Amino acid sequence: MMKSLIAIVGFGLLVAAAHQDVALKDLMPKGMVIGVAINQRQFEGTDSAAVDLITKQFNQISPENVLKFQPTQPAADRYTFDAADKYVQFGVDRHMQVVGHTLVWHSQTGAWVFEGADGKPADRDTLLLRMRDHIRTVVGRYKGKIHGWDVVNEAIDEDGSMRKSPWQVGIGDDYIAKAFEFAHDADPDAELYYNDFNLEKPAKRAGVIKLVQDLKARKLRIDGIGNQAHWRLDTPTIDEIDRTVVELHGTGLKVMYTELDINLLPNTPRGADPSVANPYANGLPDEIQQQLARRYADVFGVFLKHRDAVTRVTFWGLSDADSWLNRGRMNFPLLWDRQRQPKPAFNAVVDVLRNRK
Ligand code: 9MR
Repeated sequence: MMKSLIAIVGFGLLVAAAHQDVALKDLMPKGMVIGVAINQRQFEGTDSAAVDLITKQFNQISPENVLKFQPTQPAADRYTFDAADKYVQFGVDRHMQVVGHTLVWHSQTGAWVFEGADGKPADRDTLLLRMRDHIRTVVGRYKGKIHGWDVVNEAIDEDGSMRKSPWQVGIGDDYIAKAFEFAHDADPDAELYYNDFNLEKPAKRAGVIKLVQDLKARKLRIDGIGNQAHWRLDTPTIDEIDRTVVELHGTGLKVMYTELDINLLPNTPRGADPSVANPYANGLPDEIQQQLARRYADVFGVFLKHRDAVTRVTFWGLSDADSWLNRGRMNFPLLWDRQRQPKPAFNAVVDVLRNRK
């Protein structure tokens, strides 16, 4: 009895250890890279435990913030590339696929970009010149090093119409086509993507599909659709995720899951009771931990089923400690915990990848 108990415990430890030792990048099917969005402490090397984990587990990186408009061009006549250069070099040194995120977005873009003379909004020509200058400079700098760019981010509203972003208001709907044109001119070899969230919602997805079809009709280069995949435990459903990848791939483009995480916290209004807003402040109950593991197993099951369509899966952050989803609360959305130990969700993903048919 005792002996078999020891054997069982020993076997359990062995399985756990085996999982610890395994690298996701070695288990992915051919043609599908696995990546993570990294932050400054990681690409600068100060967070050395994270650097080791990233280097071991992943073959692709995305920049969580450092390549956005504001950090790379804080003023009209000033570009700042110190941090961005380090990010790119981090990936180049490790032979990783380096992604650029993001050239044209309504957020993290200095107010000066949209301002004209006399405090009026900038006119179309001014905005197009600024957009072209930014794209030429940033994409041109990393030509041959950055594999693919999120050219435009989050341009479609929930109802499928064009988001009234300052770019759209100032230039018109063709600002997106212009951005793709400028990006292709700056690096003809780089892959170009359109990136957005909530693509499992039919109206929004229809708007995105219409947009990419319009870009293709204009004979512009576009290689892929980035589905951000900021998901929850129960939503979207596996059926919705499945249907979405099929429809997106129906455009003839590659599909990438570009910002994957599973939010475990409720959507509560500001000032909500902490026990409701921050239910796992003292740790995640085992039951939820197991639900998270099953959820990750299920979504990786869909990715594998559609391996003909899906070329990349990128987590939006390395460990629970790094996630943007904390924002003053305790969230647990990723595969590694705050001590950078693999969670049951990591083991579940490993099992799905190992057992793929
Ligand atoms: O994770 C990023 C966070 O650190 C920034 O504060 C935030 C600013 O808007 O952007 C986050 O990343 C976003 C990404 O660039 C685009 N899709 C949504 C991501 C999460 O907000």
